[in-house]
Amino acid sequence: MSVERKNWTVEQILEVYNTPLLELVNRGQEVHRANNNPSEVQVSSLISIKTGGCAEDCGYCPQSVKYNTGVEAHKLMTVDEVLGAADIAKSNGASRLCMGAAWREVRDNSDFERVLEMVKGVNAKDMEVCCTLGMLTEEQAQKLADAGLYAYNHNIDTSEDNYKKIITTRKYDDRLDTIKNVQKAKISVCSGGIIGMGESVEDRVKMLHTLSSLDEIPDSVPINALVPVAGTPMENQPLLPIWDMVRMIATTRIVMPKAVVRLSAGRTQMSLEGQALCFLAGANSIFAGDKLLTTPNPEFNEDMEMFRIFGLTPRKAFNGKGKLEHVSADHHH
Ligand code: SAM
Ligand code: DTB
Ligand code: SF4
Repeated sequence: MSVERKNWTVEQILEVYNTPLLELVNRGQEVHRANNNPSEVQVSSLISIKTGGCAEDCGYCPQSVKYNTGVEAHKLMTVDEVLGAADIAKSNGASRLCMGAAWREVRDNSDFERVLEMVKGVNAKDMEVCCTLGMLTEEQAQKLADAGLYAYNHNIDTSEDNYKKIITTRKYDDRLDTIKNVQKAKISVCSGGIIGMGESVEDRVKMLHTLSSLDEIPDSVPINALVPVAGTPMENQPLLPIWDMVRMIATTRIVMPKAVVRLSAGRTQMSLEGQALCFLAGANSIFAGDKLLTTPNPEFNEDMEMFRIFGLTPRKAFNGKGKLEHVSADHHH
């Protein structure tokens, strides 16, 4: 699945980002309406299949072993536990289940075999299965595709320049290589980042430029507001102004018109009015369920009430097209 491209320059994206706020929201909404159904929101549910004890030093992350955040390290969940959680997510209306692991990279061991079983099991429930497991080789990506993986989340998080200040244990190019491996296996790419980490507007814009310049534009772009966690180097970051989130969402929508733009982490700190502006600006996905990976998220019922007030409806799995079409289009040619 590739999406339309216009070869945006950093300067052009910066100009969009700095448009007067209400003009920007209006333009985001226009681009959104021209390319997507504006009343549909894709609802994803997150499950942390392997929590804590991660070897990486990502400065925002509560799951790194380098910081004392109170997150305990757990073993990989069992297949049965994950399939039970998938049933609950599905009955709550989630069309996509994203399984996250606090791994630096996937290793070819029994844990990976177990994840492949989870992917098969969730796929059999007619949900879009997504994983975020850290770095992948081409072969590992292919194994996930063969098991029925629909999407892979791998965020570039910020600009290349800023990346070094936030993570020292891997390089920006490592991220881009994994994204390439995922694309080669014809898995849908989900890649975005975090704002509110102390980065400049240029860093935000450069991140969007990198995403929009990939060989294939990601199908899905999560925009996370930093959840500052005590014990991490970012514990004292000030709360992200909602206006920055609105600007970032609108700019992402305008630069990548057909991508699913996900209003991701940080919603517990946002008012309903603030979130309404994000949907107007072009957001069309959320994570639902009372927990992200380790931090809180709005209660499922609160989000359904929000949808009712706004007149939004959850989008069906595979965009209502049925799984077979996707599988034949993306995995067997
Ligand atoms: N370990 C894998 C990886 O790094 O790709 C997968 C899990 S990792 C937790 C997935 C993403 O969560 C990160 O790339 C980052 O964008 C996001 N994230 C982690 N901690 C966050 C926080 N405190 N606030 C907002 N987003 C966060
Ligand atoms: C993404 O962009 N955001 C999600 C998901 N992809 C894996 C993760 C947010 C994590 C927030 C911090 C936590 O709960 O640990
Ligand atoms: Fe590990 Fe992912 Fe957290 Fe980085 S973001 S510390 S790789 S779990």
